[in-house]
Amino acid sequence: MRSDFPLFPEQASTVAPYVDALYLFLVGITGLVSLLIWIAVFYFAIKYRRRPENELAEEIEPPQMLEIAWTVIPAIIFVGIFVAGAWVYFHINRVPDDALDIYATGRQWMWKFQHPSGQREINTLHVPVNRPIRITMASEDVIHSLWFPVFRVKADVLPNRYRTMWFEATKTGRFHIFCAEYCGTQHSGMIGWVEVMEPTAYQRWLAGGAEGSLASQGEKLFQKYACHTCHTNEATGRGPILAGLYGKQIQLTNNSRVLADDNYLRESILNPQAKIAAGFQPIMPTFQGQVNEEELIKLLAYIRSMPAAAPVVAPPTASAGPAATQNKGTVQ
Ligand code: HEC
Ligand SMILES: [Cu+2]
Repeated sequence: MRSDFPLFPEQASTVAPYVDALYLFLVGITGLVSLLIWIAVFYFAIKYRRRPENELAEEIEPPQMLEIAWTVIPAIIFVGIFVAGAWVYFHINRVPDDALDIYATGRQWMWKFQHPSGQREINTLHVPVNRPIRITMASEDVIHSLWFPVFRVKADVLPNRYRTMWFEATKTGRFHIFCAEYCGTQHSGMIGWVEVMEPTAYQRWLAGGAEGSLASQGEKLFQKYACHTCHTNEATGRGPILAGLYGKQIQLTNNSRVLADDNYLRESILNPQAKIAAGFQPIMPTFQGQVNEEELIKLLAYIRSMPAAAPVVAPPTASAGPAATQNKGTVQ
């Protein structure tokens, strides 16, 4: 099936068949309507061509049934397109709970990927097959767009905030990654490969790294940047206790509340004055320009790994395989 220049990329994810079905249906229906219009144009052009000067046109009322049909049938088709489109859209947007986390950083002109276990790679991404993968993405400079044609997913990668997307690969193999947003002179060279592996092979590949998990690397940075001098585990510390913070509602000094998600933590570190936690002074220095994107991901992994109580680990689902059990413990 696969040639070096395929007309249509392979379908290698769970959403790909739905995206393709919707796309082909739209192409089919618009093609059919265009064809009908062309036929009508030629038919009427010939039928009603210019006749002798004195011929009078006669008025024809179209039958009512015909009028009803050409109103109701397109209406049904349009609503169908809307429902199918919305369904696929929600499917692509709702990340399954048991997704494996991977972080992507775009920069001119390369893709950097980080795995929770600490592995890092450039322009190549290793993922297990048949397992939902959530990618959390940010850019170090301009807007990029991470595109996996065979998975039929693509999302803009923005500077200054995180975005996520997910996919579940259904085929092992090596597939293209592209940048789909023009990002400078070497945009066309911002390409890479995704290696979809059997779960056991993925585990073996993961075991190859020596730097320690993202969370443990983040703990080192937490010391290095002296975060721990203010963020202690006691209520008397100069900064809030960060353990158990992730996923909570935070009370701010201006009486509003905010959810402590990845974007909130990111802002708290890069621009601490933006939102001040209630009961604290705005004394936290900014780490903008000191902490780079990759370090930020490690710090977040560390903060997320500090649970106040015992961590609640969701039982791996039947389809998740050994990759699930082994990775759940590392970071979450
Ligand atoms: C000089 C003391 C100080 C240092 C150093 C410091 N922080 Fe803070 N941090 C604070 C204070 C005070 C607040 C609460 C006020 C605010 O929201 O800015 C805070 C808030 C935060 C929050 C938001 C917490 C919440 O409850 O809303 C996070 C996350 C955070 N800091 C992470 C870090 C990290 C990571 C570092 C190291 C890179 C760090 N801080 C270094 C004092 C500090
Ligand atoms: Cu790019």
